[in-house]
Amino acid sequence: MTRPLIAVLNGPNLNLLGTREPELYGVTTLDDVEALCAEAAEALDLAIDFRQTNGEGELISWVQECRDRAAGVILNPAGYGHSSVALMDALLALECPVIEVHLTNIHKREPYRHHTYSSEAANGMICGFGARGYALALEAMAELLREDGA
Ligand code: CA2
Repeated sequence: MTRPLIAVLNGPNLNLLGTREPELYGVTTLDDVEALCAEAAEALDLAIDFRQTNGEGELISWVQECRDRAAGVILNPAGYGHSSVALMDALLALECPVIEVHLTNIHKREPYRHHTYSSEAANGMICGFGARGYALALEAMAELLREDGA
């Protein structure tokens, strides 16, 4: 049987992971995060499509494409989570589960990071666990899909 496809979408500046601000974001690169996700997905019998973009429009188009192709979406919207009503609208148009991930604990940071529009369209959010948060999100997604199929 084909494995359910989970889109793991990453927003602006996450391509810089591991190269700048290691005190905040650690030394793990986005390639490392992708490898960690691939390993977690394999163990959970899921397939992943892992992507990053700096463009708000491109991120929204990818979310829209998920309507036809993904069983679930895991999203680190990065800065767009705090600013983009348009991204939230695209997420609200999905029927599949959405899990938001942030590497850092956004609630311990500047007040303007405490709210994300995108989380209003998400089943849940995981923040503050670094790259491990993506693996936790995949576990939660597998559980949601099991519940849906039950
Ligand atoms: O904690 C997260 O995952 C964030 O989504 C990261 C975003 C930030 O705007 C959110 O508030 C929380 C920033 C992504 C930029 O990542 C960088 C990594 C290394 C160096 C510079 C930026």
